[in-house]
Amino acid sequence: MTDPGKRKPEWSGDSQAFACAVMDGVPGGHDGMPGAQVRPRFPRRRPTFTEQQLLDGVTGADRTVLGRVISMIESNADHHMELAQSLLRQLLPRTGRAVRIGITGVPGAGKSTFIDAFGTMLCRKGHKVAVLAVDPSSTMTRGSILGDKTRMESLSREANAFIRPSPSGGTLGGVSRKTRETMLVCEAAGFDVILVETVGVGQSEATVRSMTDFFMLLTLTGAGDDLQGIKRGVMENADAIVINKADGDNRLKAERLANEFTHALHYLRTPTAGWQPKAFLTSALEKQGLEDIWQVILRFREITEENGEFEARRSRQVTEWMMSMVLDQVQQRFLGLASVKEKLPDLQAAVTAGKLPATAAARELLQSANCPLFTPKQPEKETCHDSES
Ligand SMILES: Nc1nc2c(ncn2[C@@H]2O[C@H](COP(=O)(O)OP(=O)(O)OP(=O)(O)O)[C@@H](O)[C@H]2O)c(=O)[nH]1
Ligand SMILES: [Mg+2]
Repeated sequence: MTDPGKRKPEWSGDSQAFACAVMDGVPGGHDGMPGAQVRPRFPRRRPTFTEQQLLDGVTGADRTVLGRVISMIESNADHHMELAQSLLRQLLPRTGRAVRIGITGVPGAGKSTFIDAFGTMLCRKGHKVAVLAVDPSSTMTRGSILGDKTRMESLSREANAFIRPSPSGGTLGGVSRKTRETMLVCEAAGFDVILVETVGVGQSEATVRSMTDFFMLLTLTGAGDDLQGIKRGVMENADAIVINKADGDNRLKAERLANEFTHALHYLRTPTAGWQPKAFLTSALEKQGLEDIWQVILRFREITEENGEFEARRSRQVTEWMMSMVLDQVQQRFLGLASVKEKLPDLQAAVTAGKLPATAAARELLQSANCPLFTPKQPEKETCHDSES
């Protein structure tokens, strides 16, 4: 490397065919060069808040603080969890005033488009709308929901709307806890309508049903998603069935399907005492039928508040949630025990091979935990407690 104008990398040897020349760097311009100066870095500092500031921020609907508190709820770090729980405890008296609406439906039914149009309509009526999601499949990618945020274009421009993607919590239980707690924080921040979207698959539907007051199934004509295509369990959980995309050539077919649904719903168990679910038509794209759905929800709230089902459902939901967290923990700890991990594969093999009855295997597994919690209780000996005379 002699001629500074034609310098070649050393590995190019004597060949003249090398097309590139290595330029001189700017002295001190970057590290690794002689005379380089390490430029001071100015890390972007996130302001730190005291617990009181966080509380005031949430109750004052400060979006930065709201986002920060939700991130704490979503964090798996112990110190975040503790602070989040302390905040939730203090915010609890301000929660519960919103109407919680769950929305499910097969991919492509138009959930995001519906939420965008419906939420925008509600914001313009003066409501504060929070949109949350339960999508355990977004654990890795934060998948479709990020796309949703950009798809909910009109709603994301509303000052009274707050859209939060599904937390990436690992298990459905984790995602569900985070969404429930986020819902409470949003309520404390004054959001009075909470829309929770779920992907229309598996257990996430039941999870969203168990955290909302009103649960609706969005469906459409054709694509095999007619009466026969819908699982009975999903229909039995719905307070309303909304046939979306009832526009253009599809309108007539949608009307026919709505009649079929309303008829069929009469023969099914209703999910909410005192409420008869029906089918409705909307076009989220053309913003048709949205006001009717809102009126149905208001009527639902009125009826269920009057007959006590609104409060009763919420009490059931919160106690079931508590118990499910306890059971989750017990299950995790049990399955995490070294002795259980060791025994489980052999026992599973023996059961599937038909060599051991499942009950005996279960008992053996429980006993292997060597913990009084999991071993069958010995019958108590009857004792007589004489009162002191
Ligand atoms: N014609 C018509 N098209 C609609 C309507 N609502 C939604 N669409 C279209 O249907 C497609 C899917 O809508 P999305 O809102 O993304 O559906 P989604 O249920 O959220 O879908 P996933 O998030 O993938 O589960 C989009 O191309 C929408 O433009 C409607 O009322 N009428
Ligand atoms: Mg969507």
